[in-house]
Amino acid sequence: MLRRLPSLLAVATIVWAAGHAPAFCNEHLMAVNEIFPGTPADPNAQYVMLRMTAFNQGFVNGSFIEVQGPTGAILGRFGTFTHNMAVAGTAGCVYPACPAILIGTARAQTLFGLTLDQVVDGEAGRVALPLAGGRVCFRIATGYTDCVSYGAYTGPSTITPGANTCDTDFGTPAGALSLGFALARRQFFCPGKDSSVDFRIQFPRPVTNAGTNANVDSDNDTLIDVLDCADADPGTQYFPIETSNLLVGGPPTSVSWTSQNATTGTSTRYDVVTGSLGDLLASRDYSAASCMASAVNGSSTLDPAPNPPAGSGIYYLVRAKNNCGPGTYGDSTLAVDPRDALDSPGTIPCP
Ligand SMILES: [Ca+2]
Ligand SMILES: [Ca+2]
Repeated sequence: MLRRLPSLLAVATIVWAAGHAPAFCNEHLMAVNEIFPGTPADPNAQYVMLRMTAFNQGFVNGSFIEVQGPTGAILGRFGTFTHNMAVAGTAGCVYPACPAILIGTARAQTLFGLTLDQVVDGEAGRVALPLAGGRVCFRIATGYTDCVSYGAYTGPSTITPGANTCDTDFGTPAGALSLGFALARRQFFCPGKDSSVDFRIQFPRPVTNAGTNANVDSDNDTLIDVLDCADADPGTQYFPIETSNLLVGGPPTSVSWTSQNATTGTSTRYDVVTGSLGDLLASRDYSAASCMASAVNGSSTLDPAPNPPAGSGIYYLVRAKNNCGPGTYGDSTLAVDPRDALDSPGTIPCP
């Protein structure tokens, strides 16, 4: 009997190892849950959130997030897992009730005040999430488990090899990524996937493998408190960002820009300053600028002034402001930016 004891112990050890090692490929029932490209103020605060679609899928050590560019070419890895996850979920769980896995940058960790399950800074071959278009996939040793394509992605809609029995055709790309917003899964259906249907653009809601998060939204404007610049004002979300796509049209002369209300809230208003190109050329600053329109509620306004004489011209600059404060008329690479005077409370043309 004494001689049998060591072999019984050996058998017990083998059984334990089989149950706890990734020999059963317990990471293949996984979905991409959210991808987040950072905020306007912090574009390096990026994360990818995965979510198990079944119990016990935490053996992700060595698996990685692949990033493909607009044509489907592999750009690199967003990040690679260097360890397994501690939380496996509840037996019989189904998406979205199974545990999440949060992988991202140290900046994202700081921004959300969360301990990410995997911080990717410094990993070899790492690339950021491309904003305009691409495809992001969770890859394991045996192939691809799940992907999402978005924006101006024109590469193949399929992947090979698939690492599970789910649909390997991801259909039409979802909308483009936008700073401040996440591309978030709204449904998971293993036999039929379509990025444009399965995902939507919304404010981020990251959750770690342990279920911890900072997703309190005190004013229910869908932007969580850690990102919201006014936690008791549902009409105000992110702090104003630089306006974009400034255009002049007419007659009558109109100035228009892209609304940022979806990012900064319905309290956002826009100031328009103007001046002559002759003044700008002579002074090389904006000291002669005047306020053309203050606190415009919309994305365009008319210039009531007559056209400038032939051979001369006028310029326009626009900035956004909301209940958190004013944004900026913009910045150049000059060490002392001439537009700083426009943004300075002492010399600001528009009240
Ligand atoms: Ca909020
Ligand atoms: Ca708010």
